[in-house]
Amino acid sequence: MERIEEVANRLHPRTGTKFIQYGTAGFRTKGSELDHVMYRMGILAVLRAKLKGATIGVMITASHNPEEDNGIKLVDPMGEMLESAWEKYATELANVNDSELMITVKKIASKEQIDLNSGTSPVIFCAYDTRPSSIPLSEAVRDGIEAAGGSLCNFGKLTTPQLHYMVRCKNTDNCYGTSTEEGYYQKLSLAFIKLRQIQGQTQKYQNTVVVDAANGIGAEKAKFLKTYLKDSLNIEIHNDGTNGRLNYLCGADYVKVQQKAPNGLTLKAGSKYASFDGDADRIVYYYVDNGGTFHLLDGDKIASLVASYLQTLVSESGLTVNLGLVQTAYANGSSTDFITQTLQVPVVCVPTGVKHLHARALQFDIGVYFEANGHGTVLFSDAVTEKIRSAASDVNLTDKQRKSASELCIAINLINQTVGDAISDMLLVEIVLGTQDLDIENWDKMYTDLPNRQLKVKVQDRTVIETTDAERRAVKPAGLQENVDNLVSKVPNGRSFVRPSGTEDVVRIYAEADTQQNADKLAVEVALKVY
Ligand code: 16G
Ligand code: ZN
Repeated sequence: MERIEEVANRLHPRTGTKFIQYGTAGFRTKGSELDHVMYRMGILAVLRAKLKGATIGVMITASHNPEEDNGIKLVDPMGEMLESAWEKYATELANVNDSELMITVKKIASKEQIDLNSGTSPVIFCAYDTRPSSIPLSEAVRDGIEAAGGSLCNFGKLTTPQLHYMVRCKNTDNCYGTSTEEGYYQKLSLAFIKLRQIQGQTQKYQNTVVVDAANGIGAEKAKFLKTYLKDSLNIEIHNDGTNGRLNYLCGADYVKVQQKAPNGLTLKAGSKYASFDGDADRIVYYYVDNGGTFHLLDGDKIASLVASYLQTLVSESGLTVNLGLVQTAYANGSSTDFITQTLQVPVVCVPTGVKHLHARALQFDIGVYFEANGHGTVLFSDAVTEKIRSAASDVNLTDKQRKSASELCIAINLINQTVGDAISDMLLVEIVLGTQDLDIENWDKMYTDLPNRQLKVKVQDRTVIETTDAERRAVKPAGLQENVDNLVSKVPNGRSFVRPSGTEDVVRIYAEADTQQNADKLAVEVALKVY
Protein backbone atom coordinates (compact mmCIF):
# COMPACT_ATOMS: atom_id res chain seq x y z
CA MET A 1 0.00 0.00 0.00
CA GLU A 2 2.81 2.46 0.80
CA ARG A 3 3.97 2.17 -2.81
CA ILE A 4 0.71 3.39 -4.31
CA GLU A 5 1.72 7.03 -4.78
CA GLU A 6 5.35 6.29 -5.59
CA VAL A 7 4.39 3.88 -8.42
CA ALA A 8 1.73 6.32 -9.65
CA ASN A 9 4.25 9.16 -9.88
CA ARG A 10 6.94 7.05 -11.48
CA LEU A 11 4.91 4.93 -13.93
CA HIS A 12 1.26 5.94 -14.19
CA PRO A 13 0.85 9.65 -13.46
CA ARG A 14 -2.41 11.41 -14.21
CA THR A 15 -1.18 13.85 -16.82
CA GLY A 16 -4.34 15.70 -17.89
CA THR A 17 -7.22 17.11 -15.92
CA LYS A 18 -10.06 15.61 -17.93
CA PHE A 19 -12.89 14.25 -15.79
CA ILE A 20 -13.89 10.67 -16.49
CA GLN A 21 -16.95 8.83 -15.19
CA TYR A 22 -17.63 5.17 -14.46
CA GLY A 23 -20.83 4.88 -16.51
CA THR A 24 -23.25 2.10 -17.46
CA ALA A 25 -20.44 0.09 -19.00
CA GLY A 26 -17.49 1.18 -16.84
CA PHE A 27 -14.93 3.73 -18.03
CA ARG A 28 -14.75 4.20 -21.76
CA THR A 29 -12.76 6.71 -23.83
CA LYS A 30 -9.68 6.96 -26.06
CA GLY A 31 -7.20 4.25 -25.10
CA SER A 32 -4.46 6.87 -24.86
CA GLU A 33 -6.24 8.60 -21.96
CA LEU A 34 -6.64 5.58 -19.77
CA ASP A 35 -3.26 4.61 -18.32
CA HIS A 36 -3.74 6.21 -14.90
CA VAL A 37 -7.36 5.03 -14.80
CA MET A 38 -6.25 1.43 -15.32
CA TYR A 39 -3.65 1.70 -12.59
CA ARG A 40 -6.22 3.05 -10.17
CA MET A 41 -8.81 0.41 -11.08
CA GLY A 42 -6.20 -2.24 -10.24
CA ILE A 43 -6.08 -0.66 -6.78
CA LEU A 44 -9.86 -0.48 -6.49
CA ALA A 45 -10.21 -4.14 -7.52
CA VAL A 46 -7.95 -5.10 -4.61
CA LEU A 47 -10.07 -3.05 -2.18
CA ARG A 48 -13.23 -4.69 -3.47
CA ALA A 49 -11.64 -8.15 -3.25
CA LYS A 50 -10.57 -7.48 0.34
CA LEU A 51 -14.08 -6.37 1.24
CA LYS A 52 -15.73 -9.37 -0.36
CA GLY A 53 -13.05 -11.90 0.57
CA ALA A 54 -13.36 -13.06 -3.03
CA THR A 55 -11.77 -12.88 -6.46
CA ILE A 56 -12.76 -9.78 -8.46
CA GLY A 57 -12.51 -9.43 -12.24
CA VAL A 58 -11.14 -6.64 -14.40
CA MET A 59 -12.11 -6.58 -18.07
CA ILE A 60 -10.33 -4.23 -20.47
CA THR A 61 -12.55 -3.53 -23.48
CA ALA A 62 -14.55 -0.84 -25.21
CA SER A 63 -17.05 -3.33 -26.65
CA HIS A 64 -18.51 -2.04 -29.94
CA ASN A 65 -16.60 1.27 -29.89
CA PRO A 66 -13.88 2.04 -32.48
CA GLU A 67 -10.51 0.36 -32.19
CA GLU A 68 -8.71 3.40 -30.74
CA ASP A 69 -11.10 3.52 -27.78
CA ASN A 70 -10.71 1.34 -24.74
CA GLY A 71 -12.31 0.91 -21.36
CA ILE A 72 -12.45 -1.04 -18.16
CA LYS A 73 -15.09 -2.62 -15.99
CA LEU A 74 -14.89 -4.47 -12.72
CA VAL A 75 -16.66 -7.79 -12.25
CA ASP A 76 -18.17 -8.72 -8.88
CA PRO A 77 -17.80 -12.15 -7.21
CA MET A 78 -20.77 -13.93 -8.81
CA GLY A 79 -19.71 -12.65 -12.23
CA GLU A 80 -22.14 -9.74 -12.16
CA MET A 81 -21.32 -6.12 -12.89
CA LEU A 82 -19.81 -3.95 -10.16
CA GLU A 83 -22.34 -2.95 -7.49
CA SER A 84 -23.71 0.52 -8.30
CA ALA A 85 -22.66 1.98 -4.95
CA TRP A 86 -19.02 1.38 -5.90
CA GLU A 87 -19.29 3.17 -9.24
CA LYS A 88 -18.89 6.47 -7.42
CA TYR A 89 -15.71 5.24 -5.70
CA ALA A 90 -14.37 4.24 -9.11
CA THR A 91 -15.14 7.72 -10.48
CA GLU A 92 -13.63 9.44 -7.47
CA LEU A 93 -10.44 7.37 -7.51
CA ALA A 94 -9.99 7.86 -11.25
CA ASN A 95 -10.17 11.64 -11.01
CA VAL A 96 -8.14 12.67 -7.94
CA ASN A 97 -4.59 14.04 -8.26
CA ASP A 98 -1.73 11.62 -7.74
CA SER A 99 -0.95 13.26 -4.41
CA GLU A 100 -4.49 12.50 -3.19
CA LEU A 101 -4.47 8.85 -4.17
CA MET A 102 -3.52 7.38 -0.82
CA ILE A 103 -5.91 9.56 1.11
CA THR A 104 -8.74 8.54 -1.24
CA VAL A 105 -7.89 4.85 -0.87
CA LYS A 106 -7.93 5.26 2.91
CA LYS A 107 -11.25 7.10 2.77
CA ILE A 108 -12.90 4.31 0.74
CA ALA A 109 -11.39 1.69 3.05
CA SER A 110 -12.66 3.44 6.13
CA LYS A 111 -16.18 3.96 4.73
CA GLU A 112 -16.42 0.31 3.74
CA GLN A 113 -14.55 -0.94 6.83
CA ILE A 114 -11.86 -2.64 4.80
CA ASP A 115 -8.75 -3.63 6.71
CA LEU A 116 -5.92 -2.40 4.48
CA ASN A 117 -3.35 -4.22 6.58
CA SER A 118 -5.17 -7.54 6.70
CA GLY A 119 -2.13 -9.27 5.22
CA THR A 120 -4.17 -11.24 2.70
CA SER A 121 -3.19 -10.89 -0.93
CA PRO A 122 -6.36 -11.09 -3.03
CA VAL A 123 -6.28 -12.50 -6.53
CA ILE A 124 -7.64 -10.35 -9.35
CA PHE A 125 -8.67 -11.98 -12.62
CA CYS A 126 -7.89 -9.83 -15.64
CA ALA A 127 -8.54 -10.21 -19.37
CA TYR A 128 -8.70 -7.99 -22.42
CA ASP A 129 -10.03 -7.86 -25.97
CA THR A 130 -8.04 -7.55 -29.22
CA ARG A 131 -7.36 -3.78 -29.14
CA PRO A 132 -3.68 -2.83 -29.57
CA SER A 133 -3.87 -0.62 -26.48
CA SER A 134 -5.15 -3.46 -24.30
CA ILE A 135 -1.81 -5.07 -23.43
CA PRO A 136 -0.04 -1.92 -22.18
CA LEU A 137 -3.20 -0.95 -20.31
CA SER A 138 -3.31 -4.37 -18.66
CA GLU A 139 0.22 -3.72 -17.41
CA ALA A 140 -1.02 -0.58 -15.72
CA VAL A 141 -3.78 -2.63 -14.07
CA ARG A 142 -1.16 -5.14 -12.92
CA ASP A 143 0.96 -2.38 -11.37
CA GLY A 144 -2.09 -1.07 -9.51
CA ILE A 145 -2.99 -4.52 -8.22
CA GLU A 146 0.55 -5.18 -7.04
CA ALA A 147 1.02 -1.75 -5.47
CA ALA A 148 -2.14 -2.39 -3.45
CA GLY A 149 -0.88 -5.78 -2.29
CA GLY A 150 -2.89 -8.04 -4.59
CA SER A 151 -1.77 -10.51 -7.20
CA LEU A 152 -2.82 -10.69 -10.81
CA CYS A 153 -4.10 -13.74 -12.65
CA ASN A 154 -3.89 -12.65 -16.28
CA PHE A 155 -6.02 -14.62 -18.75
CA GLY A 156 -4.82 -12.59 -21.72
CA LYS A 157 -7.40 -12.31 -24.48
CA LEU A 158 -10.95 -13.37 -23.56
CA THR A 159 -14.44 -12.28 -24.47
CA THR A 160 -16.08 -10.16 -21.78
CA PRO A 161 -18.56 -12.92 -20.84
CA GLN A 162 -15.74 -15.46 -20.57
CA LEU A 163 -14.05 -13.32 -17.92
CA HIS A 164 -17.36 -12.97 -16.04
CA TYR A 165 -17.70 -16.75 -16.18
CA MET A 166 -14.14 -17.30 -14.82
CA VAL A 167 -14.81 -15.05 -11.84
CA ARG A 168 -17.99 -16.90 -10.94
CA CYS A 169 -16.35 -20.31 -11.29
CA LYS A 170 -13.50 -19.27 -9.03
CA ASN A 171 -15.77 -17.90 -6.32
CA THR A 172 -18.04 -20.94 -6.32
CA ASP A 173 -15.14 -23.40 -5.99
CA ASN A 174 -15.65 -24.41 -9.59
CA CYS A 175 -19.26 -25.56 -8.93
CA TYR A 176 -20.43 -23.30 -11.74
CA GLY A 177 -17.77 -24.66 -14.08
CA THR A 178 -14.00 -24.84 -14.25
CA SER A 179 -12.32 -21.45 -14.31
CA THR A 180 -10.29 -22.08 -17.43
CA GLU A 181 -10.99 -21.36 -21.07
CA GLU A 182 -11.15 -25.05 -21.72
CA GLY A 183 -13.64 -25.41 -18.87
CA TYR A 184 -15.86 -22.82 -20.54
CA TYR A 185 -15.86 -24.59 -23.93
CA GLN A 186 -16.35 -27.97 -22.30
CA LYS A 187 -19.33 -26.85 -20.26
CA LEU A 188 -21.12 -25.20 -23.19
CA SER A 189 -20.31 -27.84 -25.79
CA LEU A 190 -21.29 -30.73 -23.55
CA ALA A 191 -24.69 -29.16 -22.89
CA PHE A 192 -25.12 -28.32 -26.57
CA ILE A 193 -24.30 -31.81 -27.80
CA LYS A 194 -26.61 -33.41 -25.19
CA LEU A 195 -29.49 -31.15 -26.21
CA ARG A 196 -28.86 -31.91 -29.86
CA GLN A 197 -29.05 -35.62 -29.12
CA ILE A 198 -32.50 -35.40 -27.58
CA GLN A 199 -33.88 -33.40 -30.49
CA GLY A 200 -36.05 -35.17 -33.01
CA GLN A 201 -35.40 -35.18 -36.73
CA THR A 202 -35.53 -31.74 -38.29
CA GLN A 203 -36.70 -30.69 -41.72
CA LYS A 204 -36.57 -26.92 -41.83
CA TYR A 205 -33.79 -26.35 -39.33
CA GLN A 206 -30.26 -26.07 -40.76
CA ASN A 207 -27.28 -26.38 -38.46
CA THR A 208 -25.09 -23.83 -40.20
CA VAL A 209 -24.68 -20.27 -38.98
CA VAL A 210 -22.51 -17.66 -40.67
CA VAL A 211 -20.94 -15.38 -38.08
CA ASP A 212 -19.64 -11.82 -38.47
CA ALA A 213 -17.26 -11.60 -35.50
CA ALA A 214 -16.79 -7.79 -35.80
CA ASN A 215 -13.04 -8.39 -36.32
CA GLY A 216 -12.96 -8.92 -32.58
CA ILE A 217 -12.13 -11.46 -29.92
CA GLY A 218 -15.27 -13.52 -30.63
CA ALA A 219 -13.67 -14.84 -33.83
CA GLU A 220 -10.77 -16.58 -32.13
CA LYS A 221 -12.98 -17.91 -29.35
CA ALA A 222 -15.69 -19.21 -31.68
CA LYS A 223 -12.94 -21.03 -33.58
CA PHE A 224 -11.86 -22.77 -30.37
CA LEU A 225 -15.45 -23.64 -29.58
CA LYS A 226 -15.88 -25.27 -32.97
CA THR A 227 -13.38 -27.97 -32.15
CA TYR A 228 -15.44 -28.94 -29.10
CA LEU A 229 -18.77 -28.90 -30.92
CA LYS A 230 -17.53 -31.30 -33.59
CA ASP A 231 -20.20 -31.48 -36.28
CA SER A 232 -23.17 -30.65 -34.03
CA LEU A 233 -23.03 -27.05 -35.30
CA ASN A 234 -21.31 -25.64 -38.33
CA ILE A 235 -20.07 -22.13 -37.52
CA GLU A 236 -18.62 -20.22 -40.48
CA ILE A 237 -16.59 -17.32 -39.17
CA HIS A 238 -16.09 -14.09 -41.12
CA ASN A 239 -14.65 -10.72 -40.09
CA ASP A 240 -12.15 -12.56 -37.93
CA GLY A 241 -9.69 -9.68 -37.72
CA THR A 242 -7.31 -10.87 -40.42
CA ASN A 243 -8.39 -8.13 -42.84
CA GLY A 244 -10.75 -5.59 -41.37
CA ARG A 245 -10.63 -3.24 -38.42
CA LEU A 246 -12.40 -3.95 -35.15
CA ASN A 247 -16.11 -2.97 -35.28
CA TYR A 248 -15.56 -1.02 -38.51
CA LEU A 249 -18.67 -1.30 -40.70
CA CYS A 250 -19.46 -4.61 -39.04
CA GLY A 251 -20.54 -6.21 -35.78
CA ALA A 252 -23.81 -6.43 -33.87
CA ASP A 253 -24.09 -2.71 -33.12
CA TYR A 254 -23.51 -1.71 -36.74
CA VAL A 255 -26.03 -4.23 -38.06
CA LYS A 256 -28.65 -3.29 -35.48
CA VAL A 257 -28.34 0.46 -35.93
CA GLN A 258 -27.89 0.47 -39.72
CA GLN A 259 -30.39 -2.37 -40.25
CA LYS A 260 -28.17 -3.76 -42.97
CA ALA A 261 -25.57 -6.44 -43.60
CA PRO A 262 -22.01 -5.87 -42.37
CA ASN A 263 -19.09 -5.41 -44.72
CA GLY A 264 -17.34 -8.69 -45.31
CA LEU A 265 -20.51 -10.75 -45.83
CA THR A 266 -22.53 -11.21 -48.99
CA LEU A 267 -25.94 -12.40 -47.87
CA LYS A 268 -27.58 -15.25 -49.72
CA ALA A 269 -31.25 -16.15 -49.40
CA GLY A 270 -31.73 -19.36 -47.42
CA SER A 271 -28.72 -18.78 -45.13
CA LYS A 272 -28.68 -17.75 -41.50
CA TYR A 273 -26.36 -15.01 -40.23
CA ALA A 274 -25.33 -13.66 -36.85
CA SER A 275 -23.17 -10.71 -35.77
CA PHE A 276 -21.22 -10.47 -32.49
CA ASP A 277 -19.97 -7.17 -31.13
CA GLY A 278 -16.28 -6.48 -30.47
CA ASP A 279 -16.11 -8.20 -27.07
CA ALA A 280 -18.76 -10.83 -27.91
CA ASP A 281 -21.37 -9.99 -25.30
CA ARG A 282 -24.04 -9.08 -27.86
CA ILE A 283 -25.53 -10.96 -30.78
CA VAL A 284 -28.14 -10.29 -33.47
CA TYR A 285 -29.33 -12.61 -36.26
CA TYR A 286 -30.42 -11.71 -39.81
CA TYR A 287 -31.10 -13.01 -43.31
CA VAL A 288 -32.26 -11.88 -46.73
CA ASP A 289 -35.43 -13.25 -48.23
CA ASN A 290 -35.84 -14.38 -51.84
CA GLY A 291 -36.70 -10.84 -52.86
CA GLY A 292 -33.40 -9.59 -51.43
CA THR A 293 -34.98 -7.77 -48.48
CA PHE A 294 -32.88 -7.67 -45.31
CA HIS A 295 -34.52 -8.91 -42.08
CA LEU A 296 -33.07 -8.32 -38.63
CA LEU A 297 -33.80 -10.59 -35.66
CA ASP A 298 -32.62 -8.52 -32.71
CA GLY A 299 -32.53 -9.03 -28.96
CA ASP A 300 -36.33 -8.87 -28.76
CA LYS A 301 -36.74 -11.73 -31.23
CA ILE A 302 -34.10 -13.75 -29.40
CA ALA A 303 -35.84 -13.07 -26.07
CA SER A 304 -39.19 -14.16 -27.53
CA LEU A 305 -37.71 -17.36 -28.93
CA VAL A 306 -35.94 -18.23 -25.69
CA ALA A 307 -39.00 -17.41 -23.58
CA SER A 308 -41.20 -19.62 -25.74
CA TYR A 309 -38.75 -22.52 -25.33
CA LEU A 310 -38.46 -22.16 -21.56
CA GLN A 311 -42.20 -21.62 -21.16
CA THR A 312 -42.89 -24.86 -23.01
CA LEU A 313 -40.39 -26.86 -20.97
CA VAL A 314 -41.63 -25.43 -17.69
CA SER A 315 -45.23 -26.21 -18.49
CA GLU A 316 -44.43 -29.70 -19.82
CA SER A 317 -42.48 -30.48 -16.66
CA GLY A 318 -45.54 -29.53 -14.58
CA LEU A 319 -43.49 -27.28 -12.32
CA THR A 320 -44.88 -24.11 -10.82
CA VAL A 321 -42.30 -21.53 -11.76
CA ASN A 322 -42.41 -17.78 -11.85
CA LEU A 323 -41.01 -17.12 -15.34
CA GLY A 324 -40.71 -13.52 -16.48
CA LEU A 325 -39.04 -11.34 -19.06
CA VAL A 326 -37.26 -8.02 -18.69
CA GLN A 327 -36.97 -5.45 -21.48
CA THR A 328 -36.19 -1.76 -21.88
CA ALA A 329 -38.19 0.98 -23.56
CA TYR A 330 -36.36 0.14 -26.80
CA ALA A 331 -38.13 -3.22 -27.05
CA ASN A 332 -40.34 -3.31 -30.09
CA GLY A 333 -44.01 -2.97 -29.09
CA SER A 334 -44.86 -6.09 -31.11
CA SER A 335 -42.44 -8.17 -29.07
CA THR A 336 -43.97 -7.03 -25.80
CA ASP A 337 -47.47 -7.84 -27.12
CA PHE A 338 -46.35 -11.26 -28.36
CA ILE A 339 -44.61 -12.21 -25.11
CA THR A 340 -47.41 -11.07 -22.83
CA GLN A 341 -50.40 -12.08 -24.94
CA THR A 342 -49.35 -15.12 -26.96
CA LEU A 343 -46.74 -16.62 -24.64
CA GLN A 344 -48.52 -15.33 -21.55
CA VAL A 345 -45.19 -14.50 -19.96
CA PRO A 346 -45.16 -11.34 -17.84
CA VAL A 347 -42.89 -8.52 -19.08
CA VAL A 348 -41.36 -5.73 -17.03
CA CYS A 349 -39.61 -2.67 -18.38
CA VAL A 350 -36.52 -1.15 -16.75
CA PRO A 351 -34.07 1.65 -17.64
CA THR A 352 -31.37 1.00 -20.26
CA GLY A 353 -28.18 -0.74 -19.11
CA VAL A 354 -27.39 -4.35 -18.37
CA LYS A 355 -27.18 -3.86 -14.62
CA HIS A 356 -30.85 -2.79 -14.46
CA LEU A 357 -32.07 -5.73 -16.51
CA HIS A 358 -29.93 -8.22 -14.62
CA ALA A 359 -31.08 -6.95 -11.22
CA ARG A 360 -34.75 -7.17 -12.20
CA ALA A 361 -34.41 -10.61 -13.78
CA LEU A 362 -33.03 -11.92 -10.47
CA GLN A 363 -36.46 -11.31 -8.97
CA PHE A 364 -38.03 -14.07 -11.08
CA ASP A 365 -37.46 -17.82 -10.57
CA ILE A 366 -36.45 -17.82 -14.21
CA GLY A 367 -35.73 -14.33 -15.55
CA VAL A 368 -35.06 -13.82 -19.24
CA TYR A 369 -33.62 -10.43 -20.08
CA PHE A 370 -32.60 -8.90 -23.37
CA GLU A 371 -31.91 -5.45 -24.68
CA ALA A 372 -33.07 -4.90 -28.26
CA ASN A 373 -29.39 -4.38 -29.14
CA GLY A 374 -28.73 -8.08 -28.53
CA HIS A 375 -27.35 -8.16 -25.00
CA GLY A 376 -29.11 -10.65 -22.77
CA THR A 377 -29.24 -13.93 -20.94
CA VAL A 378 -31.41 -16.04 -18.62
CA LEU A 379 -31.08 -16.26 -14.84
CA PHE A 380 -32.25 -19.24 -12.78
CA SER A 381 -32.63 -18.81 -9.02
CA ASP A 382 -30.84 -21.37 -6.85
CA ALA A 383 -34.18 -22.63 -5.54
CA VAL A 384 -35.64 -23.21 -9.00
CA THR A 385 -32.43 -24.86 -10.23
CA GLU A 386 -32.70 -27.30 -7.34
CA LYS A 387 -36.40 -27.85 -8.03
CA ILE A 388 -35.73 -28.60 -11.70
CA ARG A 389 -32.86 -30.96 -10.81
CA SER A 390 -34.98 -33.00 -8.42
CA ALA A 391 -37.91 -33.09 -10.87
CA ALA A 392 -35.60 -34.62 -13.47
CA SER A 393 -35.29 -37.73 -11.33
CA ASP A 394 -38.64 -37.66 -9.49
CA VAL A 395 -40.30 -41.08 -9.89
CA ASN A 396 -43.69 -39.60 -9.03
CA LEU A 397 -43.69 -37.56 -12.22
CA THR A 398 -44.60 -38.83 -15.68
CA ASP A 399 -41.89 -39.67 -18.21
CA LYS A 400 -42.77 -36.57 -20.16
CA GLN A 401 -42.49 -34.36 -17.09
CA ARG A 402 -39.13 -35.85 -16.13
CA LYS A 403 -37.84 -35.54 -19.68
CA SER A 404 -38.75 -31.84 -19.87
CA ALA A 405 -37.19 -31.19 -16.47
CA SER A 406 -33.96 -32.86 -17.51
CA GLU A 407 -33.91 -30.91 -20.75
CA LEU A 408 -34.22 -27.74 -18.66
CA CYS A 409 -31.34 -28.94 -16.47
CA ILE A 410 -29.08 -29.25 -19.50
CA ALA A 411 -30.26 -25.92 -20.91
CA ILE A 412 -29.18 -24.26 -17.65
CA ASN A 413 -25.63 -25.42 -18.38
CA LEU A 414 -25.75 -23.98 -21.87
CA ILE A 415 -26.51 -20.50 -20.58
CA ASN A 416 -23.90 -18.09 -19.25
CA GLN A 417 -25.86 -16.67 -16.33
CA THR A 418 -23.29 -14.06 -15.41
CA VAL A 419 -23.93 -11.67 -18.29
CA GLY A 420 -25.05 -11.63 -21.95
CA ASP A 421 -22.78 -13.86 -24.01
CA ALA A 422 -22.86 -13.93 -27.82
CA ILE A 423 -21.39 -17.44 -28.00
CA SER A 424 -23.67 -18.97 -25.37
CA ASP A 425 -26.72 -17.10 -26.75
CA MET A 426 -25.94 -18.37 -30.24
CA LEU A 427 -25.81 -21.95 -29.00
CA LEU A 428 -29.10 -21.47 -27.16
CA VAL A 429 -30.81 -19.99 -30.21
CA GLU A 430 -29.55 -22.87 -32.35
CA ILE A 431 -30.94 -25.39 -29.86
CA VAL A 432 -34.34 -23.71 -29.75
CA LEU A 433 -34.52 -23.46 -33.54
CA GLY A 434 -33.58 -27.14 -33.79
CA THR A 435 -36.07 -28.19 -31.11
CA GLN A 436 -38.88 -26.25 -32.74
CA ASP A 437 -37.65 -27.16 -36.23
CA LEU A 438 -37.59 -23.57 -37.44
CA ASP A 439 -35.60 -21.92 -40.17
CA ILE A 440 -34.73 -18.27 -39.62
CA GLU A 441 -37.61 -17.07 -41.79
CA ASN A 442 -40.14 -18.96 -39.70
CA TRP A 443 -38.59 -17.72 -36.50
CA ASP A 444 -38.87 -14.18 -37.87
CA LYS A 445 -42.59 -14.74 -38.43
CA MET A 446 -43.18 -15.22 -34.70
CA TYR A 447 -44.37 -11.62 -34.81
CA THR A 448 -43.82 -8.65 -37.10
CA ASP A 449 -41.79 -5.77 -35.73
CA LEU A 450 -43.45 -2.38 -35.77
CA PRO A 451 -41.44 -0.07 -38.04
CA ASN A 452 -39.18 2.08 -35.89
CA ARG A 453 -36.51 4.73 -36.04
CA GLN A 454 -33.77 5.85 -33.68
CA LEU A 455 -32.20 9.29 -33.89
CA LYS A 456 -29.68 11.13 -31.79
CA VAL A 457 -29.37 14.85 -31.37
CA LYS A 458 -26.49 16.85 -29.99
CA VAL A 459 -27.67 19.37 -27.42
CA GLN A 460 -25.83 21.81 -25.25
CA ASP A 461 -26.58 19.96 -22.03
CA ARG A 462 -28.24 16.56 -22.18
CA THR A 463 -28.80 16.49 -18.43
CA VAL A 464 -31.68 18.96 -18.79
CA ILE A 465 -33.72 15.92 -19.83
CA GLU A 466 -34.85 13.79 -16.92
CA THR A 467 -37.02 10.72 -17.32
CA THR A 468 -39.27 8.46 -15.29
CA ASP A 469 -41.23 5.24 -15.79
CA ALA A 470 -38.20 3.28 -17.05
CA GLU A 471 -37.23 6.17 -19.34
CA ARG A 472 -40.57 6.10 -21.14
CA ARG A 473 -41.62 9.57 -20.01
CA ALA A 474 -39.71 12.83 -19.70
CA VAL A 475 -40.36 14.83 -16.53
CA LYS A 476 -37.97 17.65 -17.51
CA PRO A 477 -37.82 20.05 -19.25
CA ALA A 478 -41.39 21.15 -18.61
CA GLY A 479 -43.70 20.69 -21.59
CA LEU A 480 -41.52 18.22 -23.51
CA GLN A 481 -43.59 15.14 -22.63
CA GLU A 482 -46.85 16.92 -23.55
CA ASN A 483 -45.35 17.71 -26.93
CA VAL A 484 -44.30 14.09 -27.43
CA ASP A 485 -47.73 12.83 -26.34
CA ASN A 486 -49.40 15.18 -28.75
CA LEU A 487 -47.28 14.01 -31.71
CA VAL A 488 -47.69 10.34 -30.78
CA SER A 489 -51.48 10.66 -30.58
CA LYS A 490 -51.63 11.56 -34.27
CA VAL A 491 -49.92 8.37 -35.45
CA PRO A 492 -51.48 4.88 -35.58
CA ASN A 493 -49.61 2.51 -33.22
CA GLY A 494 -47.39 5.44 -32.35
CA ARG A 495 -44.94 5.34 -29.45
CA SER A 496 -41.97 7.54 -28.80
CA PHE A 497 -39.61 8.52 -26.01
CA VAL A 498 -36.62 10.73 -25.40
CA ARG A 499 -33.69 9.96 -23.09
CA PRO A 500 -30.20 11.30 -22.45
CA SER A 501 -27.54 8.78 -23.51
CA GLY A 502 -25.47 7.21 -20.76
CA THR A 503 -22.46 6.71 -23.02
CA GLU A 504 -22.35 9.66 -25.43
CA ASP A 505 -22.99 13.36 -25.20
CA VAL A 506 -26.32 13.15 -27.06
CA VAL A 507 -30.05 12.78 -26.52
CA ARG A 508 -31.62 9.70 -28.08
CA ILE A 509 -35.03 9.55 -29.68
CA TYR A 510 -36.98 6.38 -30.35
CA ALA A 511 -40.18 6.23 -32.36
CA GLU A 512 -42.33 3.42 -33.68
CA ALA A 513 -45.50 3.49 -35.75
CA ASP A 514 -47.66 1.54 -38.20
CA THR A 515 -45.46 2.39 -41.19
CA GLN A 516 -41.78 3.22 -41.65
CA GLN A 517 -42.75 6.57 -43.05
CA ASN A 518 -44.77 7.41 -39.95
CA ALA A 519 -42.05 6.16 -37.62
CA ASP A 520 -39.44 8.28 -39.42
CA LYS A 521 -41.70 11.32 -39.38
CA LEU A 522 -42.56 10.90 -35.71
CA ALA A 523 -38.86 10.56 -34.77
CA VAL A 524 -37.96 13.75 -36.63
CA GLU A 525 -40.88 15.70 -35.15
CA VAL A 526 -39.99 14.59 -31.64
CA ALA A 527 -36.32 15.44 -32.28
CA LEU A 528 -37.33 18.97 -33.22
CA LYS A 529 -39.01 19.37 -29.82
CA VAL A 530 -35.76 18.44 -28.08
CA TYR A 531 -33.73 21.30 -29.52
C1 16G B 1 -23.98 0.44 -22.58
C2 16G B 1 -24.70 -0.67 -21.89
C3 16G B 1 -25.82 -1.20 -22.75
C4 16G B 1 -26.74 -0.09 -23.16
C5 16G B 1 -25.97 1.04 -23.79
C6 16G B 1 -26.88 2.22 -23.96
C7 16G B 1 -23.77 -2.34 -20.41
C8 16G B 1 -22.77 -3.44 -20.24
N1 16G B 1 -23.80 -1.76 -21.58
O1 16G B 1 -23.32 -0.03 -23.72
O2 16G B 1 -26.51 -2.15 -21.98
O3 16G B 1 -27.70 -0.54 -24.07
O4 16G B 1 -24.92 1.43 -22.92
O5 16G B 1 -26.15 3.31 -24.41
O6 16G B 1 -24.51 -2.01 -19.51
P1 16G B 1 -26.78 4.76 -24.40
O7 16G B 1 -27.09 5.13 -22.97
O8 16G B 1 -25.72 5.60 -25.02
O9 16G B 1 -28.02 4.71 -25.22
ZN1 ZN C 1 -20.02 -5.58 -25.91
